[in-house]
Amino acid sequence: MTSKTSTSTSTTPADTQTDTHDTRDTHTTPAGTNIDNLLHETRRFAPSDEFRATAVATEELYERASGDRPAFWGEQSKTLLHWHTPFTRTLDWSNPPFAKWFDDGTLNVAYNCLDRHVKAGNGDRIALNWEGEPGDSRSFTYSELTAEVKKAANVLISLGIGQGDRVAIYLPMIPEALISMLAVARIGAVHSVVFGGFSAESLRARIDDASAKLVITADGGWRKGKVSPLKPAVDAALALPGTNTATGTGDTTPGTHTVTNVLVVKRGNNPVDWNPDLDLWWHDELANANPEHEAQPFPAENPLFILYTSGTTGKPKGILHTSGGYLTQAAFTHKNVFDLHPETDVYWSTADVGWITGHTYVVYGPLANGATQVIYEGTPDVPHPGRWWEIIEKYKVSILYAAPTAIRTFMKLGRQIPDAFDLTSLRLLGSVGEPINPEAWVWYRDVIGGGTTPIVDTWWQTETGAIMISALPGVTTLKPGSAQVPLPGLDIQVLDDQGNPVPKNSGGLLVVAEPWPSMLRGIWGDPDRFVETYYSQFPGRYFAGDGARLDRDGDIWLLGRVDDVMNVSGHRLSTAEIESSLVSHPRVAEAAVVGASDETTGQAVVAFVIVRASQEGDLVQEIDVLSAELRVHVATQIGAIARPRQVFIVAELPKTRSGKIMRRLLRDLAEGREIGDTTTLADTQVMNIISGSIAR
Ligand code: 6R9
Repeated sequence: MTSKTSTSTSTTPADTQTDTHDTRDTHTTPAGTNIDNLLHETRRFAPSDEFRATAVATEELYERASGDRPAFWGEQSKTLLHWHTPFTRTLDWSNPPFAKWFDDGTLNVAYNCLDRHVKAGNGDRIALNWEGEPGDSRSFTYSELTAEVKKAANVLISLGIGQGDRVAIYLPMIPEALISMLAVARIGAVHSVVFGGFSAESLRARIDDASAKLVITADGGWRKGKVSPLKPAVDAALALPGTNTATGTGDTTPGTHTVTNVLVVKRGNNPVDWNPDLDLWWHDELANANPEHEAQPFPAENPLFILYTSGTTGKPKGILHTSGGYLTQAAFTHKNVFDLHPETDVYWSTADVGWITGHTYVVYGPLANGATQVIYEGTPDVPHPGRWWEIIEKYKVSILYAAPTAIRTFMKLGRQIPDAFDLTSLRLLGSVGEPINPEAWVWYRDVIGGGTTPIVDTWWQTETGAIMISALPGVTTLKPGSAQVPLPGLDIQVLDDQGNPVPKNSGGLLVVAEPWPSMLRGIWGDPDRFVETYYSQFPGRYFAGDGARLDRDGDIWLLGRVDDVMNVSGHRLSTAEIESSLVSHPRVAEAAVVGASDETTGQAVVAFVIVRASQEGDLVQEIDVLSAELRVHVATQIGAIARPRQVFIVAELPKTRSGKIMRRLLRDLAEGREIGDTTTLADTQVMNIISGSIAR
């Protein structure tokens, strides 16, 4: 039972410093039109004296970073990492946009995440507390994790994997996922983690694009109360005709591929087909492996991983990250943004390793910093809807990093579920993946954080490798709904269409104006697409594809992907603003809006909303009343221009496994088109459910 006192979402927490100014200001969109700004959020949360007293990050970081940025990163890198050969150069930007960081230094990424903590006397510290969905659990100290990774590295070598070779990892959230990634890194090879939920076709396309030599998978993993098979998808993927035309073999004969072995972890105990020419059991190979393995140094720019991210058009992009710069920014951000005290904190990022958040904030950042962390295999509602809170209580989690979509789902279910658990160990909360609307932010702090924890809303991307925009807890006075400030050492700007910085109180396009250590080094096998996608809009500067707005203080508010921006009668409206308005209505738990073509206005706003559980009652009769009420609500908050043409009350929204709403599919629905490609949805049935609820 919780002993924490929580304030309700409608009252202002005691330590709030409410800004008395009316911040309802006008913002100029990139198109130059003016709309009333919705984000007139005035609640402010200054760091408490107690938090400030022990905070890792201080104001001084900004000062130190304000001069020579590459020199600042060089200093951080030397402090945070072990370099086998120290670098003498920081940034080489002689061939933009292809950056090199610390490129005459050598290091071993896995050594930095494992052996050095053992050598420093922290071998007995827990690295990993793993919780399986059915309730089984395993823990690894830093010594134990190092020993496993050494054996796995020797297995990879025995299978002919060496520096630069690509290894596809298609695993559930089990310790072997982390062990595999670290073993690949340890021998200087390159991993490509593919979400366990992706289809055989998606897996095959990724295997082919990277010409992977080895696939590491499991028989199956636990999801939603049952074993979800994985190995059959690998078998099916390898039996498909190849997709490789640009790189690799170029051979498209069915069953012809670059894979020489499939290493299979036993997890689900489900029956699997066995191909003796390719397949090997992980446990057999590890049992026979040499336990000794000395980590060799590799150049700072040695490729570390490829991670595929879907573009709006065309095939997924294989985002390439390298070693020294990536690990520097992963460690720096994990330590400073999450206020990590590795001796005492228990950190939990709920992200799957198939997402960039799982790479940087489950594997590399926390382990480079010697943190103790929790990972969980399954879904948040199995076997009961309080599962996450039970895990926090069990392991006394102090830092929680989750996505707004999860927070809104918990809001929808009601606070009585988390209230039944002791969450008093939590002292910091993080958010990632989407804009977090102020209502969800305040609920997160009040209900999960006991009304006291700072929340860091962290903006970044697969491409940026690590957090770029975030408050620093202990320094920044927090504003619900805003990611706020670029981290020290970064030059982030909001530009108009012509490439000029916009003034405060205006909106534009989010750009990173200078190279940063964990930036992508390219798109695997396609340098032209790299330049074209990110560096053609504003040459020399990285275009993130997101719209953003500067408020009166110069703080940054993210407005969603510019591809999702709607144009209604010549006014550009952001999805984030209208969705945030809908969610601020007491009956709405989640909302997604899209622009659908409209004869009169060019595009019209169409909204899809999920209502809160406690309010569902005799909803069917009320749907029309509620839709009308929500249309008025948006018109009142933002302006008539943003009033949705239609509001559909739905049971689900289509989301990727990292929780992002796939608005493209909703647009298909709103415009009465056939639904497009749904292969990256977390739940492929969801579009049928939504079509069903619209037809009601
Ligand atoms: C880490 C991650 C990147 C896109 C990004 C933006 C959105 C992520 C956000 C956010 C507003 C935040 N995004 N964090 N929007 N506030 N705190 O999510 O990487 O999966 O590559 O997605 O996610 O639109 O451009 P990735």
